Amino acid sequence: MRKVIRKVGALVAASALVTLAAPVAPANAHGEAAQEGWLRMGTVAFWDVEINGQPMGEAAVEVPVNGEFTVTGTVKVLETWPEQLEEPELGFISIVAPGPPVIIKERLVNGKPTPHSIQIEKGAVYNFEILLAGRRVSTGNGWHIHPIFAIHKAGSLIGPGNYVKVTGNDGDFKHEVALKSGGTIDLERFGLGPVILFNLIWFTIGMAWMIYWTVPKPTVTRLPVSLSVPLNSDGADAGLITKKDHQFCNASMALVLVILLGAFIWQGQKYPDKLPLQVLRYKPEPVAMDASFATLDADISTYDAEAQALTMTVDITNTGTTDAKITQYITSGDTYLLGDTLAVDNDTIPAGETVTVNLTMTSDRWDTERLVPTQETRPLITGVVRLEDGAGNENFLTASTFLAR
Ligand SMILES: [Cu+2]
Repeated sequence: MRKVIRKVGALVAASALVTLAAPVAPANAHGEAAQEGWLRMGTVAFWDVEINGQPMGEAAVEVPVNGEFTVTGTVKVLETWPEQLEEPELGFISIVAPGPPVIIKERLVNGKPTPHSIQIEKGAVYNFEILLAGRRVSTGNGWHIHPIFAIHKAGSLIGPGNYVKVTGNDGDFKHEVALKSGGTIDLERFGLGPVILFNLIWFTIGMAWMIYWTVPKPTVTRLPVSLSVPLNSDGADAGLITKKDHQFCNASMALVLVILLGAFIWQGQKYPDKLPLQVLRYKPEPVAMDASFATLDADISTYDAEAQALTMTVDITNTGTTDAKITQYITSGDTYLLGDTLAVDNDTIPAGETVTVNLTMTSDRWDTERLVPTQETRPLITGVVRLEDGAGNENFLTASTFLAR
């Protein structure tokens, strides 16, 4: 019996080792579907997101290594920000990609260079323009990249994605910056030698320390002995820590201190010009939005699971002087276009009137992105209804309803 158990155990261990050693297939999503639907819908909404001027989610964009491309669009922190989350105060607009296959070269928020986080608030709208460049050559469909709005204490909220194919050779990638002190450096390789060297030094010392205390000594193999040694004793009686070990400890400490001191002096001479860590945070100027010409009162939503169609009922009041037309329904990173995936029973709201509208959005993404909160604690559906008046002005009205069972 023991023999069998031993054999089975060895087999399981061997297969686990093979599985762990085998190369892993690249992940094909970013885990966004794991976030609750109400959280993705009720926090922020992305619209007009484009890559190189084409709407997100269409054809893959192809760039060579070092080739530049842009991601532009608008994101709004919705008024329906859930009270379960902390107030949105600090945000960071960036790009999410599988690893670092692209780099951000420049980022504008509301027209201003924005390398760091911004101070944000509910109801505010941010226009972003991100200049990127290809860094790592892709395989298959390419790298799937999205704009992302990381909000302090709430998490990262993802916008619509698009494939980017990067072609050429990884080795050709350069990330050159001009120095104020003259000359240019390639950030991709700058200082890499010392980084590798110091990692190797500390890794070697760490490994030597670990092996010294575990392999020749009974610290692990005779754990009951080690554990029975009182806390403030070095266990010399049990033959655990000897005088020689104390000498080893002192020598190790001296070695580390000498390396630290030597490296400190070396870096001071090699890199005399230094900058402190800098933080550049600011509150973006509000985006000029078109004057309000409509208000919205949301009623209820229902979901037809078979048709994968979500219907939201809202009352829209046109307070303007020209007829208003519904053009889009936007939720988290998804946009439903009228006549495409959005159907309405009344697409025009005459000036001065209130019209009850049923908006029906049909997409398999309700299911695949787990947006319909039938299984969740907050059965809320939130989105933005996009309207255009006769003069071409646009209003974006946030609509939040319960989901009827
Ligand atoms: Cu993606």
